[in-house]
Amino acid sequence: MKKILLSVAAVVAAAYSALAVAIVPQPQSIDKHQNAFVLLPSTTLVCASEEFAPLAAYLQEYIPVKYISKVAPKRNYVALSLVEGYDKEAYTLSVSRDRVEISASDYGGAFNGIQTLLQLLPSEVYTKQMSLPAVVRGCDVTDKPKFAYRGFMLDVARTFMTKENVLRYIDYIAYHKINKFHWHLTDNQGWRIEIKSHPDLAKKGGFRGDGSLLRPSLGRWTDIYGGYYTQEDIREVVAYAAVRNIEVIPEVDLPGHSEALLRVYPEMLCDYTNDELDINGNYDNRNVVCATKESNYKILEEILAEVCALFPSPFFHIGGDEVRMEQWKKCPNCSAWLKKRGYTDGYKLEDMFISRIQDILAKYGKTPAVWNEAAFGGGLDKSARVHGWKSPKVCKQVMMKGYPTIFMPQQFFYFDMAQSKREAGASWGGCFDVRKVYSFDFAKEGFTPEEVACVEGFEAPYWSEVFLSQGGDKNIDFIEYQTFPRLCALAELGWGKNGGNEWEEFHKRLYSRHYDRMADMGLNFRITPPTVKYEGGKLSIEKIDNGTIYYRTDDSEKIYKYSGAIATDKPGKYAFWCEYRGLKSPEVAHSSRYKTLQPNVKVTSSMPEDPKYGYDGVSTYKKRVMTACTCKKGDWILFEFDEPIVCRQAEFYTGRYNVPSGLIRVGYLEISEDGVNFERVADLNYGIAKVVNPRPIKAARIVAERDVVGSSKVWIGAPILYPKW
Ligand code: TNX
Repeated sequence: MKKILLSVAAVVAAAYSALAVAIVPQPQSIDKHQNAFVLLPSTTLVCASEEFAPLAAYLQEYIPVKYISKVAPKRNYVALSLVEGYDKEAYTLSVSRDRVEISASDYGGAFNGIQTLLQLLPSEVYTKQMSLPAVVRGCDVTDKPKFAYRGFMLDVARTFMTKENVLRYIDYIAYHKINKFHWHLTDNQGWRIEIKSHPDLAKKGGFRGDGSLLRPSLGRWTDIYGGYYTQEDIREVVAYAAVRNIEVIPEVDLPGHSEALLRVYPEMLCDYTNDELDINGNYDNRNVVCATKESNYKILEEILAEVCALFPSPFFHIGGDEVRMEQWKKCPNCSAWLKKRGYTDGYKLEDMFISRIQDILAKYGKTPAVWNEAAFGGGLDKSARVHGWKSPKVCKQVMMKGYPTIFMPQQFFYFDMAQSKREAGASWGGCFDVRKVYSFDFAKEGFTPEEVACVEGFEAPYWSEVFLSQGGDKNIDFIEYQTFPRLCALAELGWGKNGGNEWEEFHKRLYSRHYDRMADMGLNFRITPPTVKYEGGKLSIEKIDNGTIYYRTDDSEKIYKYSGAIATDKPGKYAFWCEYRGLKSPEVAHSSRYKTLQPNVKVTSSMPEDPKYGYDGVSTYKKRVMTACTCKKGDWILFEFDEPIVCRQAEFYTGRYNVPSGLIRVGYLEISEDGVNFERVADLNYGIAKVVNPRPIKAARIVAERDVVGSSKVWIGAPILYPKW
């Protein structure tokens, strides 16, 4: 007995020195005491309320106490108490020597209290294998969220994600008190939900690649790939999320972004012959549902009714973004509809379409949510929830029109964007890391406090076009890397930034405590790279996060631990990174590492050039150029230099940067020293070929080994040539 007491005392002492209370998102108020609760195998979990019973079971997965009781013993218990008088999702958490008590008036409040409790425990709790005794710092927490909607969106249409991976994601976001999961289930590139009355939608629309009905767009087309969720799967996800206080909001993206639906049901297209078929393969690339065909509303009702029945959420996201209006304008019936009413603006027709869908949804008890474009026509019903993605300004505009508005401007919250210039990810919405997400500030964006009070909440999407070229569902690490810790900042914003507005304070909470939690959750989150300074012939490196700095040079495969400034006259030779618990930050280096040669270059090809993006453009080293057609097996692109180029690395690009499209999927790179005899040196990887320490290059040639179907043009980039040291 004495021994146990001693070890408990030791644990308590250790806990006091090590445990700064650093909760993410920061609670509204937290009073620390000079005592602690010690969780033991004999601790009882007390839960008298039926409503909270799933929470007791949930908590038991993390804290290995065996007993659940409806009545509290004298001491040594953790209680979940249903008490009147708390606001929605609000809770108090009280930790004293005798007990831990979480009190709330609703399920969400108690769930939020549990998340705070987990964060007061050693981070090991997230492995579900925490050893006891474990110490909880004595404190009183009073807390509630500022915003009712704290969301995350996952695009499973561009890249399918298995049900298991979706469930894992739900855990990750729940740990951060995110309470909405917006599930982007359909898009041009895939239909991911079983519809029993229209089984082909998922069976055919859920797959793309060679010979399938869908255009094999976004990068991979050497085989058929994709997937969908059965209705059983969907129910499982919804139930799993509900236990974790997460409402799942389905999205069926209409009337644009509907290529998958329209390949399965071409009769839903507008009545005109498409004269812009995707060359090679004759894929019809139209993606807008005809708004004036009465029969379409019948099919849509059959589909939507099934989806409505699967999701208890009162909201149903019906898309409304990026409708390619020219398709309606070419349609005799849609254009006549506009003309008859004296409209030229396609958004007026979108208003009509959305209001028809709204009527359908109303029959099934649902309110529509839409992307901001659907609010542009002026006719959208005021009950519709609008997801503002274009910019903070557009968010404000729709909010001022009276729509409940979710803030998700791309410049702050699109987690598919790369986090720095040389990392993978999209770039059209900017390039930013967690610090920028955290910096979102209503006042800076011109909002008054009264206006802020009307904001419903925040959401961050992960759009998955880029995911595919990073390995897709087999490399779930990539989405995690893109999402965390950026999502921590989103959670903080949604909760109300109770830590104030200080980046340093929030950042410290992250690296001092929360990184350990995320590591134990099993998340592959991004470590911030160190900074590099070169002064007086010395390279000095400073870390930003916790961790150890390593480096390598171009001379060998060896990895070194950084232990002080490095004297060198070739600073660019060194690449540094920071490692923490097995995770690696992106590499950083002195700017001279990225200097490139830009010799005169001439591009020719077996494929004709696009008149607007002619091959000449390559020689500016600023523009990408484009072919006028897709490529066939044997097609080539030739780069010729005036003199043989001596370099330490050469890279040749096809495709749109980052997004895997418009590229030569299967092919290789040949180089030639004399411009006559070529040697094959590398295969294309998602359109890109690299060669290290090549012979002098007089000419380089990319050769396609398969016909490209799936994109109608090939993009060509300027070669990237790194000089010898
Ligand atoms: C824009 S945001 C889209 C998506 C893309 C995303 C890529 C929105 C409503 N539409 O279809 O996936 O950009 O970042």
